[in-house]
Amino acid sequence: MTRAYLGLGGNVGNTRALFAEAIRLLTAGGAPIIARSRDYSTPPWGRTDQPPFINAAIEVETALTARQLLDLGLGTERALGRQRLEKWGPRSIDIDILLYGDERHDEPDLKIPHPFMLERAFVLVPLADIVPDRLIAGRSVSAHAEAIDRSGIVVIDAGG
Ligand code: GSY
Repeated sequence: MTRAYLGLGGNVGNTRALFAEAIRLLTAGGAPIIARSRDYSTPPWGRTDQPPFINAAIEVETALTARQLLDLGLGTERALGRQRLEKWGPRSIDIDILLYGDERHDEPDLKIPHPFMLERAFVLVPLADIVPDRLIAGRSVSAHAEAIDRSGIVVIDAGG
């Protein structure tokens, strides 16, 4: 069994309901959830002329390979109505593999650790909720999250 960490994000529709449904589908597909971050409202990255995103991170435990987990994530996005339209544009839900055990993958469609995770506060801040002490590039996730510009990122409380 492998522990993997996934980033969830979206800014179209009822994102938090889509996160709940995504977690249900991932669990049913063989990647049950072990831990979940808080939900964060985050300023849009890439294209700024779009609504804020909601981001979260989850830990799953799975017997799926990294590629099978990628396929499960893509299938889950599709089941939830995700259409791949504009690069960096608005989207209902994105499910990205951030880490898969200690494995490294460098294929066109499967890069692990996620190549941009250390540059994006919307990934690091939620990830630090669930795996603060994990070392990446010689530094803990929480140290990366504290060092990055996290302006505009706020926790969404349980009431939404
Ligand atoms: O890469 C994931 C999709 N995405 C996001 C996101 O999840 N959060 C924020 N804040 N900005 C984003 N821009 C894109 S594209």
